[in-house]
Amino acid sequence: MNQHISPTIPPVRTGYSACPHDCPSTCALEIDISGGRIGRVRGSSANTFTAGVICAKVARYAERANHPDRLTQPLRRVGPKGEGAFAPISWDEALDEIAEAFRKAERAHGPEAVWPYYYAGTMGLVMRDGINRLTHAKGYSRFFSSICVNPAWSGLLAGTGRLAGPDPREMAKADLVVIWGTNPVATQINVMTHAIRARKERGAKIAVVDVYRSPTMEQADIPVLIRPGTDGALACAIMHVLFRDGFADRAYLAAFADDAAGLEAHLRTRDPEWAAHITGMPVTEIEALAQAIGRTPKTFIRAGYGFTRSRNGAVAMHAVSCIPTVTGAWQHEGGGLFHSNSAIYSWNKQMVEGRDIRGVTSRELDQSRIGDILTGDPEALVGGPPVTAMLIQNTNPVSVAPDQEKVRRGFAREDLFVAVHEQFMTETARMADIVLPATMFTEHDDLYQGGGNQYVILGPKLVEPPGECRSNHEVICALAERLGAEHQGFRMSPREHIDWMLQATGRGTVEELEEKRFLDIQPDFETAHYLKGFSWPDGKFRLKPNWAKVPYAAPAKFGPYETMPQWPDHWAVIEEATEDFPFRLVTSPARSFLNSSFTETPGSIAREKRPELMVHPEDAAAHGLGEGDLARVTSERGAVLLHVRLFDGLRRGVAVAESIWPNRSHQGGRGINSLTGSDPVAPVGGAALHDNRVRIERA
Ligand SMILES: Nc1nc2c(c(=O)[nH]1)N[C@H]1C(S)=C(S)[C@@H](COP(=O)(O)OP(=O)(O)OC[C@H]3O[C@@H](n4cnc5c(=O)[nH]c(N)nc54)[C@H](O)[C@@H]3O)O[C@H]1N2
Ligand SMILES: Nc1nc2c(c(=O)[nH]1)N[C@H]1C(S)=C(S)[C@@H](COP(=O)(O)OP(=O)(O)OC[C@H]3O[C@@H](n4cnc5c(=O)[nH]c(N)nc54)[C@H](O)[C@@H]3O)O[C@H]1N2
Ligand code: SF4
Ligand SMILES: [Mo]
Repeated sequence: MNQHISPTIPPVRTGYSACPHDCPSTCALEIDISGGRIGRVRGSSANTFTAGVICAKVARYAERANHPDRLTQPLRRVGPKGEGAFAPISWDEALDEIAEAFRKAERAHGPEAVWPYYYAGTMGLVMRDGINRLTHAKGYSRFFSSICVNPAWSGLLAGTGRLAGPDPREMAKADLVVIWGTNPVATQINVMTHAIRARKERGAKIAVVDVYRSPTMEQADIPVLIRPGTDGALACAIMHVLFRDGFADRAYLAAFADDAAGLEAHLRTRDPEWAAHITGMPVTEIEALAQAIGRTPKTFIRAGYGFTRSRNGAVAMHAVSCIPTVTGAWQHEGGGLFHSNSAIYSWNKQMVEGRDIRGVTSRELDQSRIGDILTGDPEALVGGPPVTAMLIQNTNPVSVAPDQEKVRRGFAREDLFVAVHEQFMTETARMADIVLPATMFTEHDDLYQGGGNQYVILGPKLVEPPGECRSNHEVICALAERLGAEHQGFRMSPREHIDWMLQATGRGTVEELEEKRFLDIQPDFETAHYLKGFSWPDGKFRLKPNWAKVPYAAPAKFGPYETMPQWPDHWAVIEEATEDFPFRLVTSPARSFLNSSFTETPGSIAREKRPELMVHPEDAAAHGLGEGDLARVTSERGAVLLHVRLFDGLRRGVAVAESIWPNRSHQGGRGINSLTGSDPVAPVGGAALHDNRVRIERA
């Protein structure tokens, strides 16, 4: 018999992994592999959070992994900065040049002139965090991460004291799910799986609080359309009604909160009329939402990041987290509030990050202020030397960082050496002196944790990388060798790191994890629901937080933290519209991109079409704008060209530009972050990416 198998149809095997992208879902994946390449990607059904569902952009991952534009060899700049002319060089030459540039920077200004810069393009604990080991070993400027989570996390910590909450799968057991300031249909699809299960199985209602009729709000029973940056006001009015109408659980409050009487008194003036003026919502809608929450013990609030990307974001998150404390919903299965589970993992990162050799004296520079830092702002430089050399991994600041005009000026500096380790020629890579080709998650070993769930997942190497791609870990170790940086972690393989971290944290070995694929480390019910008390010495939720003492590791307090309100409130520090800048602009995530990732895949570009600005038809008419017109959108910081899309799912005076398109996809080459600001959000920093006053005119 002819056993010949056609070479065009190689056999397919299944590899198990985790989605490495910066998304709270951290899906468990099953990946078709054939002929040394990945094919279809599916969500694992065995993983009870992923529950067999993943987003479309990752299901099509083969488009990204096998993309013809992937970087496959080291490159050296041959033309003027930013022009994009590069020539191939060997790995040894590239690494030698980087090491020499770092030594030169150190000779001129000391080690703090070197700033290793990274973010969460991969969430793998080895590949993402290993760069810190090099930073610590050499005493380079440390990296203060701030662009994403700080307002949200500090806001939650202010009340609960702990960054965790009820099992996110319990949403399926709620009678009312409030999806607050997140757009899971686009940004974390699995939240919808569990919310919709509650609707199907229990007849639960779904409320969605957003500033535009997002794809998630399209699916809501109770759409809650609010003006940007006013969630604190809505939360206060809801709590006013809860106290007023007898929905406050006074016994629970007495046992589990610091000062319910003080809050009740404070809220007396924060009634629905007051909030209606601020939020733009009708009083009846505020009353109805409050009544629904008050009458439904099993109300599960799923609070996202979106509503915290404003200058008052931490205050807003805290205010929302007070709601289940007033009703006592935390006590019930299917009740309470969930935002992030980051506290449950408690990894021992000594080996991967070299925490044992961390020099406490080297300065920490703020990620979000990269524009200020590279243009020499003395305050952003913390009084230290200029930054003259950088290594960048897993992030694309020329596109994603706020105050883009400054970021561009910084990267254009002739005295700044930049090495970018990337999968694609991003807009940041184009500004580099040396570009290094990086592996993708299926091409290296790593370990992942779910921010929006409770799984630890192994992501083993499944296929060989294309061309000469190397992993982050290989690059860090090779540079350490050339720079004489010493640490045991530089001599271990990624797999050894995974094993070390698992064992040092008491989670078994890498072999055991390989067998199980993932670990469900959900804390017990009483802990998750704070039934043994909130994470403060007296066990009481802080309705009246001490903002100066939020338990969040930061080098300093940031923003106008001294003037933060004592109680939940509308903190009026947002960029309110003015006569010159009459619109409030929000830069919500586009469904088919993930930050600036997937802007290279044809499937995603086809779905997103072109950079657009959603404007209310009446606002558009008032400004002489029609469907498809090219508009110039201007803030105090810069200007961008966008095509107008008329959209009535907005409050008047609000505009939304789904993001993040490459800068070059806009006429004029200026991206959305030309409009956003880098002034830090109180109390622990962060970027107010959705808090922009702008002017909109026909271009
Ligand atoms: N498709 C896709 N998925 C993503 C991402 C992406 O860019 N695209 N990004 C990933 C990353 S890095 C993160 S951190 C997560 C973030 O995911 P989310 O938690 O969903 O946060 P955001 O993406 O900032 O915004 C979510 C929603 O908040 C709304 N919003 C903005 N301002 C306000 C406000 O003041 N009040 C209220 N109530 N709503 C507001 C926006 O319109 C948006 O619909 O998503 C991840 N997943
Ligand atoms: N206007 C506006 N700006 C925003 C936001 C917004 O909502 N509006 N969202 C903000 C948020 S929440 C975030 S988190 C930031 C995120 O912004 P970034 O951290 O820049 O995230 P990505 O755009 O996903 O870029 C990650 C890059 O890492 C690369 N990469 C992936 N894996 C690896 C790897 O293993 N090794 C190496 N060397 N490279 C890898 C990818 O190719 C990609 O270019 O953007 C922020 N900027
Ligand atoms: S939903 Fe998020 S974690 Fe899941 S596959 Fe998509 S990007 Fe990855
Ligand atoms: Mo993020």
